[in-house]
Amino acid sequence: MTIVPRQGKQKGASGGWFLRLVPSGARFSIVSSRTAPDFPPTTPLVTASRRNFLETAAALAAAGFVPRSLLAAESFPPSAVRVATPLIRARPCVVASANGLRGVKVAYDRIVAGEDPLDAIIAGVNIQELDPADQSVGLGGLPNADGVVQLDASCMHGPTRRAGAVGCIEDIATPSLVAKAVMDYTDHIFLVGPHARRFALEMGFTPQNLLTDKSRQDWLRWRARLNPRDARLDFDGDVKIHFHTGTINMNAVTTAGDIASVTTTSGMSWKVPGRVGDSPIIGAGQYCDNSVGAAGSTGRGEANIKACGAFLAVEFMRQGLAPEAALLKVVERVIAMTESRLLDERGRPRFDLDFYAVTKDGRYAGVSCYEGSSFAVCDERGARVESSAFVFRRGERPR
Ligand code: SD4
Repeated sequence: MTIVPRQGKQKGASGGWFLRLVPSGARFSIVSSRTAPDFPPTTPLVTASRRNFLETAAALAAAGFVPRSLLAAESFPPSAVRVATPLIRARPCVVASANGLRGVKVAYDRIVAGEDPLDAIIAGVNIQELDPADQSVGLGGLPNADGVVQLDASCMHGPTRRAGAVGCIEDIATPSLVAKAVMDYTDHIFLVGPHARRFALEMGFTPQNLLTDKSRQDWLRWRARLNPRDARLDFDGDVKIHFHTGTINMNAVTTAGDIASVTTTSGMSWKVPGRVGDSPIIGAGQYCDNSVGAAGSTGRGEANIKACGAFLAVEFMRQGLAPEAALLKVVERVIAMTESRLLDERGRPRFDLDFYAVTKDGRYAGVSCYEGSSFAVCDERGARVESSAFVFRRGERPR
């Protein structure tokens, strides 16, 4: 990265300096701040080789061979610029929320074949993002109160210590890839709303209607049950208003000990338009430190955000706790940070929240507030679902 002085003067009203990524080696790059005098950048967003790729891929997609929303993303360079890490031989492992069972296998096979860990886990979560039957993420995700699907995602790449995120993005089925594009092609971390969508279109992603008939029917049923007592909480006295939660978080460590994490979601169903959960917030929905490990979450994002759960998990592991012990302490912290209206009279949460973690040496865990949750993992023993550790027994859940 190069620090480029503002054109024509060294210092302006706002300090006068702009950070701009410039072409380097095989990587093309963007850009400066939108307020920079030379915006849009002189470096084109679509290079000749990338354009050729897009044209070829578009032809394949037209013939039904490739999911259109993956086209541009497949042309992105791998997250390849490494910083020095100590040479270690780790135990490769991928851990995810339970809906990532197919994805952890795909990601594991890729990392043992030598692929970058972030590229591998994004390929893993793309399976759910593009599956219309998974109503918690991407295509077919449950919509907001207006019936609009708004997606959140974030990712971190341990070897390069980089991160990217998008919030409230519409019409793009693979927000995880848009988050990675923010990471790879801007000097920012987090783009939101219509601007995130516009960025995705500029990067070559194809917009599509993400609201499936099934999700629309569910939304109509929810709307028909609305009444004056609704307070947009999971509970409201005697009136039960069910919000659905989902999401996929995936974390991986490679044989070289390189780590990455990603979380992608359609967020809480029927949410207030514009609501952003924990998934796209670095340190809440996912976090990764290449010297320690990675962690991420699914469930009630509002509860997690206040505890910075993923960051806290990595910090506990840095202090030497095993992943399960670290995640149990995170859940305890979440509960300690929860407002009383979301706790029952005995201090038990009225929501679900799950965490997943992997360490640099390939140990892993899944932890939930309540007994009964599970998570997906893939290592040398293959892909499987395991039971999560928990803080409260199933019978202790508030009715
Ligand atoms: C959120 N944690 O938006 C995410 C997604 C999820 O329930 O798991 N939803 O709060």
